[in-house]
Amino acid sequence: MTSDALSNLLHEDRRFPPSPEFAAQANADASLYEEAKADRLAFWDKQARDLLSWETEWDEVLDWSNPPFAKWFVGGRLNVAYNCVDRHVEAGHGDRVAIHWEGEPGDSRSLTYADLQREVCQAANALAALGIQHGDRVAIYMPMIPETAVAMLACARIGAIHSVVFGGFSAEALRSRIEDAEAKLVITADGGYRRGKAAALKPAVDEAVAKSPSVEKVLVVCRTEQDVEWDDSRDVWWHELVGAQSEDHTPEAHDAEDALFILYTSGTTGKPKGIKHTCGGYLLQTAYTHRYVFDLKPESDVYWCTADVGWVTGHSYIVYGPLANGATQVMYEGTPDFPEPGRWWDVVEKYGVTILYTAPTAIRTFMKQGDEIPGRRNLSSLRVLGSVGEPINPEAWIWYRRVIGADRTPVVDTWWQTETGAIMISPLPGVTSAKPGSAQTPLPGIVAQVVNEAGEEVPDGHGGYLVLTEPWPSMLRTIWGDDERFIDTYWSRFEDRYFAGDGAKKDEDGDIWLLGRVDDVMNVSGHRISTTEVESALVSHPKVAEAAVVGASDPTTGQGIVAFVILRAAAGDGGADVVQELRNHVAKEIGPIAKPRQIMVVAELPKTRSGKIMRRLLRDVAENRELGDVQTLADPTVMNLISKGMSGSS
Ligand code: 6R9
Repeated sequence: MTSDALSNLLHEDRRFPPSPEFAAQANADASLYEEAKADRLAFWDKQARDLLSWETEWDEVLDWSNPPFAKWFVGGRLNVAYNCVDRHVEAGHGDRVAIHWEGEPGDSRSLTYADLQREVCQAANALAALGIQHGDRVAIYMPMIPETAVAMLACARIGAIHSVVFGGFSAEALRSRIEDAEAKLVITADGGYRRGKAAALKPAVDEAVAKSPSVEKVLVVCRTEQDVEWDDSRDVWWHELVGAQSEDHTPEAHDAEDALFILYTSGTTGKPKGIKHTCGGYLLQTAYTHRYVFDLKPESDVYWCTADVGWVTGHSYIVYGPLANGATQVMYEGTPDFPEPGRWWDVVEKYGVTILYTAPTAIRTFMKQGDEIPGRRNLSSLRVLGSVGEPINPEAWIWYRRVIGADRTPVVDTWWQTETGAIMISPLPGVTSAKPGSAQTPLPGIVAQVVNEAGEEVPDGHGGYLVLTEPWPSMLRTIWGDDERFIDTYWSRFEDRYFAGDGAKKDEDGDIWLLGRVDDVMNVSGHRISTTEVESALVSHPKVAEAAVVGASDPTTGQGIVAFVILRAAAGDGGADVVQELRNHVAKEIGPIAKPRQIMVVAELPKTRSGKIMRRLLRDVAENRELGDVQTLADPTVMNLISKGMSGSS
């Protein structure tokens, strides 16, 4: 972030206080903050009783005797799937729609809570029939179809640990995640629809599983009816196996601290981290935040989170939070602009969506397309708008509220991470006077600070690093199989505090502004990708000798991936062909989301005398800025060559 942009932030003086009508009906009021402040653990204890159904009560709310390894609701037992499905049916809401699913080609399906209960029970029985037991890992590699949620809930029901791998990831990315978690089963589909085409998933699974000795079976949903390779000894059709199972399944309660899932996210090294979440605390905080941050009224709201289930936002705010709260929601399979740019707004109109939760990158794309496209649809059902994934610039925030929210709806900018499991910093609609561009204050029950290098809290009006100073229920418990890395990554930089990896600033009112990652993690359209991961993919290509990757700010995607590569002598001088070949290679190694926006073939990379690549300078080049200090470079003339090459490229 440039210093200009920073000082702009300080001068944001637009305020959007809640309307009296909204405040009067809101789930939250200011007393939540007071209650949590008076006694944080008593506050969580009360929320856990109010929002979830437990089979056995806990003896202790939090055991923090061995930090940073937290235990929440010690001794408590519950079944996550029962909480998300069965109890709503038991309470008489079996006919309420849980999921209005909209396929990209225009097909649709609505599942009530009673339907969901039947399908989850059948799927749980199917998992058991395949020999899956409590504690086993199941990889889920799926398009956005209801069976994805059903598969996750079926795992939760029997205590198997799911590891959902985003369907846009490559066979290699899937393989490495299967291997790390030693998954026994992969649940997938033949494919899914994207941009009007049936994209395939099964071939990537075949490729990954061929190299994954832990996998015994592959369970395949038929979504597109495209041809698939079939291994009779290993592959099983979902409709044949799941469809044949009994619709009854008695859920057993699991320990609050039993693992619910692993979700891999990019870190500063090339190896993704398996973030481990557990049943009790995770479900509580997702339900709590979903209820208060979105002001959910389960009887009347139609909620829509546009994320993919493959990311944490989909886990927490498509599957667990909304279903725990008995919400009615929309799930959409495809891209925002198919068959035309107004598709999302058609979905809002068709289902009467009242709460919309999406990412700044989508908002900026719509903003570029103009007001007319949403203007032609009836969006008057909307009453709360949410944003997540990256900082939302004030202009996009204002546009979102004005054009999508008719200048009437609250906008909540929600900060959180895969690791935090649920929303941590956000305004509360009906309570907070909103400030465009700022996530503002930690939610009741959460304690955050902005600190300087030395770990001291900065005064208002200053910037630094975001840390969380107290454990929270949905915190990650560890990195799968690597407690040391868990400690090193999050708990070592500042003593006794969780370091989020984000820069932040407190304004004169003490409100928090998130400023983006301070490590080597890029944020491209809200997706976390590490520079090292892309560098490793590039140097795995035989023509590449060396590579350096930076995230350059991009008006639409937040950041764009810009790579600088040195080719091997035998590869010739580069040219358009090799650049295209390398971009495709990265897409194949990691997934299309990691495809560099731009690749620059260079003769040298800027290095310090100790051999460290100075990414800061490459970022200056990629963002067309004047170069910063080049004094520490081993060879300061290198940058002239690189800058010259860059201005000549398109
Ligand atoms: C939920 C999610 C986490 C990183 C996080 C931060 C960025 C997320 C944000 C935000 C500013 C917000 N981030 N929400 N930055 N304002 N409202 O996105 O999880 O994929 O793990 O990414 O995303 O940099 O550290 P995840």
